[in-house]
Amino acid sequence: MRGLLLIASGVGAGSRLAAMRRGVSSAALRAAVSLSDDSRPAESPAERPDAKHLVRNSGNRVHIERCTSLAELDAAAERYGHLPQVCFAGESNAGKSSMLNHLIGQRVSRSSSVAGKTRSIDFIVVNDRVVLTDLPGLPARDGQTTQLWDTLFEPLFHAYLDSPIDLRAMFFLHDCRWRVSTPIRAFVDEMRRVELPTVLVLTKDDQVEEPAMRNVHLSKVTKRLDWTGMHIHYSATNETPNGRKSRRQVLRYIETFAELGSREECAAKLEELAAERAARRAAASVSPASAA
Ligand SMILES: Nc1nc2c(ncn2[C@@H]2O[C@H](COP(=O)(O)OP(=O)(O)OP(=O)(O)O)[C@@H](O)[C@H]2O)c(=O)[nH]1
Ligand SMILES: [Mg+2]
Repeated sequence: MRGLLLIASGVGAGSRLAAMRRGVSSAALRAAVSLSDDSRPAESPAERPDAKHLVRNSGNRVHIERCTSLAELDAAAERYGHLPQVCFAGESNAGKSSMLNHLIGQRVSRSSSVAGKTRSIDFIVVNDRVVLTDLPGLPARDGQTTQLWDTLFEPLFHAYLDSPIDLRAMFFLHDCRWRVSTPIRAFVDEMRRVELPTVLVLTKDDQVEEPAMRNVHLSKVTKRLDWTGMHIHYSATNETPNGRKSRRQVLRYIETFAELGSREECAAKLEELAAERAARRAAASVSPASAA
């Protein structure tokens, strides 16, 4: 293990947050600032305790390349192919752009309650050290964005996968309350075939009605996806402890992916974590009677 230690899945209950629909609120941004251990406002960004992190709690320098064509994709890949890259995929409206805004603490990506908002592959270059990529949404369950995906997004996405970038891993987002549709299942199967290391993110955790339902939702999604890998419950808000915790978990994953040397090492790390988790669960399920 190289330094950065990870990451337990599972967070406690959250509350409903209508304000989140407006994106990152000023209160959320204030809370993001308060996540920092630093309370000395006079310091320059480089002197902050979190300055060593790829993505900081505040003051991130962000540059965005929005790619809507193969030519733009080629140009962005050439410019930023040397930086470690992590992408965010999932069904339209799953919360990809909101999660990126929350992670970075700035409104870098447009989020909307209308499916199909993100229509480009957005290279979000953070502090010139890591690229977080916002992908257009996979077909929505109601079929609204299927044509967009088939004609525009899918060719662009496959070109992205083939481009000469240092793509380490994917966060695959799924609204925790949604049924997994056939196209979503097919996409996850394809990512498995191409061996892209992936963490499942169950989004909108603040919308879970009661804590017991969290595992019910989780088990439905993982069963349908045949998922045995790592997962996280995510709320795109700093207004709850669960939201702040989920942000820290994802940032630790990103640090780890960047620190490891290659995609293969990221895959091995995720497998190792999943094996450790399975062993912990097996040990916990051995009753004192059967252990004796
Ligand atoms: N309650 C709640 N709402 C969220 C959360 N994350 C996202 N949303 C809402 O979900 C809707 C979709 O969010 P987006 O971030 O635009 O989703 P997306 O996956 O980028 O969608 P596309 O760009 O269409 O693929 C918006 O109304 C967001 O406010 C969350 O953690 N909690
Ligand atoms: Mg989006």
